Amino acid sequence: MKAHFLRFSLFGFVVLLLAACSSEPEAVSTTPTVDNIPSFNRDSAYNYIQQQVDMGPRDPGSEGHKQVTEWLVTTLAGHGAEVMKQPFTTRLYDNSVAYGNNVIGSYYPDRKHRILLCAHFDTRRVADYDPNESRQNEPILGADDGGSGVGVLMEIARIINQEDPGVGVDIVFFDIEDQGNPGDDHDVSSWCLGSQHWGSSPHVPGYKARFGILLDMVGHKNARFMKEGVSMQYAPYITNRVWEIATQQGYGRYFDPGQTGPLTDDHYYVNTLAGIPTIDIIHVDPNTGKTFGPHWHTHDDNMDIISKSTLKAVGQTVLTTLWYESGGAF
Ligand code: AHN
Ligand code: ZN
Repeated sequence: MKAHFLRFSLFGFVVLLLAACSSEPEAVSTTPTVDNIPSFNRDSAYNYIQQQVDMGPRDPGSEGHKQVTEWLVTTLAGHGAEVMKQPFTTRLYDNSVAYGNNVIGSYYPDRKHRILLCAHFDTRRVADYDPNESRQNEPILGADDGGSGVGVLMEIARIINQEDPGVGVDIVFFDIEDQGNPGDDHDVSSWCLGSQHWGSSPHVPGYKARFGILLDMVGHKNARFMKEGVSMQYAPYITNRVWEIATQQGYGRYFDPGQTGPLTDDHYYVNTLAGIPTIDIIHVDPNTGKTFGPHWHTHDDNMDIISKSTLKAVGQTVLTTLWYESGGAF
């Protein structure tokens, strides 16, 4: 009886040993795997950008601006979000009055554990970097600058409506980001007027999130995202983790481990005014690491420069980050 038991347990030991060997690659992985991360649909994201560009330029006061504001509200609502429009009045660099609305879509508003995703939706009223001087006073279409961040986040909204990410999510579309002073690069507070408003009075008083991710110019075919200075100052852990996740997913071609200087973008005010650690995924020119590439604030910022592969890289990375966060693998 005793000998039989011994023989049996030895056999069991060998079986266990073999099983352990065959599953070894999984056992040594440093990132716990989270099952059922949904797939980001690049065609859908592209289509959301096309729909915005079809409305024409979307600078404050324009017909396109009115249209896109309503489109954000109805599309988010169609994707099951609780939608809020936050109206505000502000002054542009030339002291003219401008009217805007931040548009917020919330998922699982009762959950305490929340993630903030954001992008600006207005487009620039002037094309001050266009090589053709006679067209510099015309508003741009902003497929990348304005359209792309919204397109990626709208696709994420569509997915969250179908699959529970396990955390509360707020998608904030900022208005009047891109109307900064064309004549004075140092007039930094003339940018990001919608996020300045939201940062000092969020849509929910005392609003907090674990962290935030801002998407800005995430659609260019040669996009390169570097770890940006403000992100690294206020949210270094999140920045490094998102870049790590992107690389793991095979998107290292877009997510450059190099660092670039601080940029005044909406995340600056989310960090400093609302106190939410927030990173910026933003295209910087791989040649200079400083400017945003030759299409920036020109009439070349149209659908021709948008790449579905870039949209997929960014969208899948953000989705994976959300699902890792809720699964405790973040
Ligand atoms: C500045 O040029 C100071 N900030 C750029 C933020 C921006 C403009 N993002 C898109 N357009
Ligand atoms: Zn811009």
